[in-house]
Amino acid sequence: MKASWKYLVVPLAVGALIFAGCGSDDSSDDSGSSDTTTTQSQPADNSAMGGQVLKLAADPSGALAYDTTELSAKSGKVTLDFTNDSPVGHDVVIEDSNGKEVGSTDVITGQSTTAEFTVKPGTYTFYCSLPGHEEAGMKGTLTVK
Ligand SMILES: [Cu+2]
Repeated sequence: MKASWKYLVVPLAVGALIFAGCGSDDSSDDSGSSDTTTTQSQPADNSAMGGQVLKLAADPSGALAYDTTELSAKSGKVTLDFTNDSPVGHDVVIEDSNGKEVGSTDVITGQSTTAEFTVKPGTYTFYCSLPGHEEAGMKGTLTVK
C-alpha cells in the first residue's frame, strides 16, 4: 500500500492544479487536459477533467434494441459513443426527468457517432426516436450520481 499511495499523490495534485486553472482561464483548458490524461488511465482522473465516455450500441442483427437498458454517469460532461452496426437506422435521444431533451445523436446506419451533453445528478432516459423503435424496446435509463 505504501508504494501505490505515493504514486497516487502526484497525479491528484497535478489534476487539482489543472482543474483550478480551467475555471479561471477558458482559453487554454483543452490542450492542458489532453496532455495530462495521456499518462493516466484511471476513470476517476478522466471524470475530473470532464472527459467521461459512455458507450452504447444498437443490436447488430437489426433487432430494435440497444445492447443495454441501463447506463450510469457522474455529474458533468458526458460523451456518448453510439455504434450501430446493423442495417437499420437508429439514433439516441437523452431526456431529463421532465422530458426535456439534453442531447441526441444523428440517425446512423453501419457506423458510429458521438453526442456531447451535460448532466446533473438524477435519472435520465435514453431512447431511439425512429417511429416505433422506443415502443419496441429501444430505451433505457441513465442514472447520474
Ligand atoms: Cu432505432
